[in-house]
Amino acid sequence: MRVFSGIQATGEKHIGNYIGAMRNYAATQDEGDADFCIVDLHSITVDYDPQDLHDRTLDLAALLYAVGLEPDRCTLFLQSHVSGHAEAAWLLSAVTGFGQLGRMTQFKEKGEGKEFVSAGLFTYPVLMAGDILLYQTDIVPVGDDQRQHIELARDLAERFNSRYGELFKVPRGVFPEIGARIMDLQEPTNKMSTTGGTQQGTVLVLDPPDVIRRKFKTAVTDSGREVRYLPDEKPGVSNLIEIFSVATSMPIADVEAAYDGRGYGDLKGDVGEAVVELFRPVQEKYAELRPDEGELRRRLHVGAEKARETSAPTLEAMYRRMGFVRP
Ligand code: AQP
Repeated sequence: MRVFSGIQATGEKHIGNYIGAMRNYAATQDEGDADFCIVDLHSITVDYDPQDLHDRTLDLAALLYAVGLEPDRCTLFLQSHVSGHAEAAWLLSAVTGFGQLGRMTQFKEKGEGKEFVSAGLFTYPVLMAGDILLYQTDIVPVGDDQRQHIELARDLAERFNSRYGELFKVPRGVFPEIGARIMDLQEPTNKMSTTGGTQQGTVLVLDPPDVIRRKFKTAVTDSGREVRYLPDEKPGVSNLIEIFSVATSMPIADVEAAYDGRGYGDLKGDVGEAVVELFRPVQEKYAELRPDEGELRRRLHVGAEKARETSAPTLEAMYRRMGFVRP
């Protein structure tokens, strides 16, 4: 089985990215051949700072190794190091409907109210489809916000296969049972997000322990006192229950039982503490890995070589099926 997932290089990674995606990369790397990609080409589709992109890319590589990706158990690489990704996106644009892209909610949300909306933001899902399809991927571990993009990738695979002959595997998204959509702690009806969230409501994987505790202490909860998992009626407390359940491996029903009659205050304090403990080993490992840029670059270089080798036959087959004269 082949596993593939991509993660953006911009912004600091938050607990939503960790629970919805990163920890599942680590968990799936032994389920088959796993390729994980820092999708730096995606990062230029919104306003960004070049120096920031450069530094964040290396930060993210160190963080991914720190959460448990191991160079001999999976392939981690930078999208821009494997030129086939940009090529595949162009080729796949031939089977992508303009209207289809216009229906992408992420495009609408990220473009809304902006003075400048890049063409890249519109075509981004095609690049993402190419990322996945080039690796003949079976499963894609992602958070809930990526459902529509995965659907598009499946659709493009099927359209290409029927127009040019069977080539791509049709991938399946795999979403965590708990924590597929972690919400902003200050605005619990909105997804925790790098670009759209509140600062106080976004818990970063690398936040110092006291900052993590404070963010949970000041989390917005709902009216009433009962600690019950009811996402529609009690989005704030349900979000805290999900985070606590993931951080402690306690089933949701047991969390509810443990806090029966105790009110929200205790829960907020305990979630903060559980998250501090969850991130402690990650932060320690990150502090060890990040300063050695030479080693990070070496690992990414090896990863890119492996990724090129894996993806090249599919890219070549795409060109040939589509009628290009090859050198
Ligand atoms: N709130 C979330 N809950 C669960 N999973 C989430 N993911 C993102 N937010 C949540 C998952 O994280 C992975 C990486 O996402 P990305 O590459 O889009 O990185 P990002 O830009 O840092 O993610 P954000 O925070 O979602 O940024 P915005 O909102 O600015 O686009 C994906 O698997 C995603 O599902």
